[in-house]
Amino acid sequence: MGKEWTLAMLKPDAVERNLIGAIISRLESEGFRVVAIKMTRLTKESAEAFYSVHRGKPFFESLVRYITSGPVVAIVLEREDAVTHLRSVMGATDPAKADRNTIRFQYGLSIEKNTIHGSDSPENARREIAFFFTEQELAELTSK
Ligand code: IDP
Ligand code: MG
Repeated sequence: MGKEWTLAMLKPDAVERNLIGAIISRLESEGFRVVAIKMTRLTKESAEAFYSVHRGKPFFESLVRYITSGPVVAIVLEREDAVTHLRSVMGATDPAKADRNTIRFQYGLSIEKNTIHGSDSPENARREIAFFFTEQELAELTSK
């Protein structure tokens, strides 16, 4: 397997509790390389677009309110099998059900305030990376 990219997003509960460094440290120790990173605040419209697959679900409006409640940190990560590996290091959506050695078990506050997002497929990784980073930014960061 070659190197792959995925998108992680540190959610407002992580930024609020000063966990940016600890979580990036954990990711680097898992063999991920940080390719690109950006701190930003999502608008209601951009949050609805990012989570559009969840539109209509009972938790959608609360999720949009939460994810726009403070800054997030978007990170492009590179590793072999990056998408699958990030999902496994993150743990289950509900921190109470996540394996012990996962980021969500360690830091997650609730099924909603679960600290970190990770793309769930290579196709969604491409969509989510393009959501936060332009082609030009990525080219500048990766040019030799
Ligand atoms: P994932 O982040 O593990 O991929 P998804 O099902 O894609 O989980 O849900 C996206 C996000 O929506 C979750 O990370 C969490 O913040 C929130 N969420 C998911 N399910 C619930 C729920 O049942 N109640 C409240 N929030 C939820
Ligand atoms: Mg998901």
